[in-house]
Amino acid sequence: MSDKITYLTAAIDYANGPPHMGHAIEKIGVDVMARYCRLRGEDVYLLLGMDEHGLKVMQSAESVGISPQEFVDDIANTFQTTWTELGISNDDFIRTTQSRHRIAVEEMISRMQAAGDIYRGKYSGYYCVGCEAFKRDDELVRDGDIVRCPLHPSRDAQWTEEENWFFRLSRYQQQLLDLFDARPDFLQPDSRRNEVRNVIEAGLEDISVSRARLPWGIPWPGDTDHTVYVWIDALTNYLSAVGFPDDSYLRYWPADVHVIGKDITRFHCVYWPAMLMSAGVELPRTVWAHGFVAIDGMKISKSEGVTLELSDVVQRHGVDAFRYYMLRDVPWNGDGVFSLDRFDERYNAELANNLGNLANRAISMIERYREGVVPAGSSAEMDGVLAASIAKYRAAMDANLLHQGIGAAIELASLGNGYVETRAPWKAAKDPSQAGHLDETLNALARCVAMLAVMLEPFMPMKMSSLRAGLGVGASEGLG
Ligand code: ME8
Repeated sequence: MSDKITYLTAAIDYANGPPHMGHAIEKIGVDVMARYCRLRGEDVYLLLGMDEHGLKVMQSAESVGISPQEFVDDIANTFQTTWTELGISNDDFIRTTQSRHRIAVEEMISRMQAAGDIYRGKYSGYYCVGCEAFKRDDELVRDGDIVRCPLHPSRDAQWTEEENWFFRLSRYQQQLLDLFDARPDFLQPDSRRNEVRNVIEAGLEDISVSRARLPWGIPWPGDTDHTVYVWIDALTNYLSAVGFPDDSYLRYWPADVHVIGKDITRFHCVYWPAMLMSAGVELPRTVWAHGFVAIDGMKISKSEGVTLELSDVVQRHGVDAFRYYMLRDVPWNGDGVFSLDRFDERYNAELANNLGNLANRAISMIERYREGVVPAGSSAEMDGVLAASIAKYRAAMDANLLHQGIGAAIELASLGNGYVETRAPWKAAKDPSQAGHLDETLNALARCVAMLAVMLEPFMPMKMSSLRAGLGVGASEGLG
């Protein structure tokens, strides 16, 4: 067996404002994936981090009158605190202003230069600071003199003319098409793959990979009038965090999954693989592009007008309930809407009345009728129910359909409650001749609740660990 570590990453968030619900759902989702891999017995490494360079961050720092470094230090602290509060089990937190990162970026550029893929050219075109990307005419909307990118309607695109360093992206068009054909699971879900494949097929232009006169970035090696384009800088974080260019990175690399939002697939599935091909580094195994969460149909990033504070929503029913709700109502393979009413409904119906009720009944009856010790007993009926539920749960979780994984668990809780009703242990408890029947019921119930605690552990780690303690079951023994 290889000792390769299962390496999962999330997008590194722009340090231009505090974390919002979109950032949160992504980090909760990747954390659930990581915790599920751990349940399968894998050695997992989960990376999160912060994208701290670029014009967008520099402008945000300027707007509050502090240096970019002070600004990003403060934001990085806020993000890290938030992820700790949300129970995210990341192993590292990379910041693109760290020197370990700069070294890796310099090495990537030097390898791309050695491959003959970097040249000097002149760029003229519009730049969207929101996307941190140059835009083609067909990616912009015009209203008189105002030119904007539809993804960031509150910002004007900036006309830019400068001498830049370019990356020969066009050279990799065929290799990228071959990649998409040979590895259909490289980018998932399927709908995203087709979008990106179409972009590649339509033809790739070389891209500008340096910015002149932008001081807030990694200096271009050998040309200090330029800084490295923020996406070339940012994408490299996945390598720098695990020690690249030192060979030790190969214990982690290739990454098993890059989890990102659907708006940045082009960077991860066109630019990034092309950069890696050029630098002679193996490609990541898969990219998972989740959808967007909206609040009642509105965007939720600060620049587009926030309607709901993350901390207020988390406090409403606690961290575990928030983690649960985000992934229950927003499909991990598509878009979804966050609603406070739905949150309350799901909390009451599923967590309190269904799961909570089952767990309380099981624990209190074992306490009352068997002095807190789970009796021996077997139930072919419960064996069948559990086996079917686990199979359903595993199929969903293995396919990263986290919302369906939760669905399988909640369905099992309903079956458990139904089982209690039909078995009516309170009746058997009154009749000593029914002791065997009662043992069988309590044993089956305990196994059902213990299995639920395992299935839901990735989603609600804190609550499920107390549930296991309440049942007298030790640390999770995995999925069997
Ligand atoms: O894109 N719903 O940073 P970012 C779901 N720094 N996900 C959302 C979302 C929403 N409403 N809004 C944003 C960047 N996201 C770059 C990444 S990676 C080398 C560099 C997701 O702060 C978004 O899709 O704009 C992305 O995956 C992540 O949050 C960070 O977004």
